[in-house]
Amino acid sequence: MSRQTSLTQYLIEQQREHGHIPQELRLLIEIVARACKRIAIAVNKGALGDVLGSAGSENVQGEVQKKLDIIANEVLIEANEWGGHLAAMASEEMDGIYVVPNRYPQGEYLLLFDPLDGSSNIDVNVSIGTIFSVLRKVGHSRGVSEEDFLQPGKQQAAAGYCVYGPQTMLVLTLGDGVAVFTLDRETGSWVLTQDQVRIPDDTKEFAINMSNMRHWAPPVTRYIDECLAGATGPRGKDFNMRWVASMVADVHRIMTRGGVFLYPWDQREPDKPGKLRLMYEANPMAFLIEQAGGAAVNGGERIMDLQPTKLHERVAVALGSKNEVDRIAAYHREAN
Ligand code: AHM
Ligand code: MG
Repeated sequence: MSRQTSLTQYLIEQQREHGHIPQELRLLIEIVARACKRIAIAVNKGALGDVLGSAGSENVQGEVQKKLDIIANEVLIEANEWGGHLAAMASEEMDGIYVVPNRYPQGEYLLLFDPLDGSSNIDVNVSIGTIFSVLRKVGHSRGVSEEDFLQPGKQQAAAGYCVYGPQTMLVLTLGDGVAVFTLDRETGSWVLTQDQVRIPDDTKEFAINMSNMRHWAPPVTRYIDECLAGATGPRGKDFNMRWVASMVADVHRIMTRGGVFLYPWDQREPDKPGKLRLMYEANPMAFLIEQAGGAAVNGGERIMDLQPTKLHERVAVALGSKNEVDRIAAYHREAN
């Protein structure tokens, strides 16, 4: 039997080969991965663990919170607050930042997460996930504030997601390619199952919520119309469509076989750039996608170049196979 590489081993080897992964970052990733294991256990229990349904509360964005949204948020906070590697955390499910309490040592990293992405799929037993992003606290000011989090995505030290699907998988980048780990439920360990993931530059598959079509901006309508025109249209090929409505699952499919994912601006809420959140969803996914050879834009601009102005900022997203995303970006630039 070939020797398996665990997450711990992978991280130690990365540390040895590329001295740029500090001990604290390694600890942080291990703790996030352990928290994801606990979330996976809760997800798997479903009705037996009384974790399904609504919690009867709303988050800062006015969305109804599910019980699992809150459980996953608490698991991530409890797991990460005492290790000494973090200064503060921010979550899609909390109004403000969570500063590591005084009773614990403070580290130099900032952790951001969407504890349970794809909430609408929890109760129907469809794949959901956790998305996380790691930033360094820059500057030497004492204390930590929301301002410290407002860094463009290109400054991320690490990013990843865990998908709770037929298999539980952790997909991770430390800025040197993308590695995939599968949870071995019998031993409880994360086993490296793919390294240096590459997304094909071309694809025949797109993912978008088509029910919003009448609300899109012209460049998005143009792109999708051309895909739908099929082999006899301007693209000269037939396209297939997939939409799980869990970003983690849709992105994971793209990581596995290519494709393009869009959640564009729409005219129902003209002042909101999009539905997805820049800091908890778009930036970490953009980092992973770029590290796997793909691209990620908000329309005409690279997502990871955007300067955030607030923690819960929203953004339009188009990401995946490079040539498709470049085409979408060109259509947006032509329209301006
Ligand atoms: P959530 O973080 O509240 O779960 O919302 C984000 C999710 C994404 O996972 C997914 O791509 C999108 O919302 C689905 O939106 P829609 O319900 O419009 O299809
Ligand atoms: Mg989400």
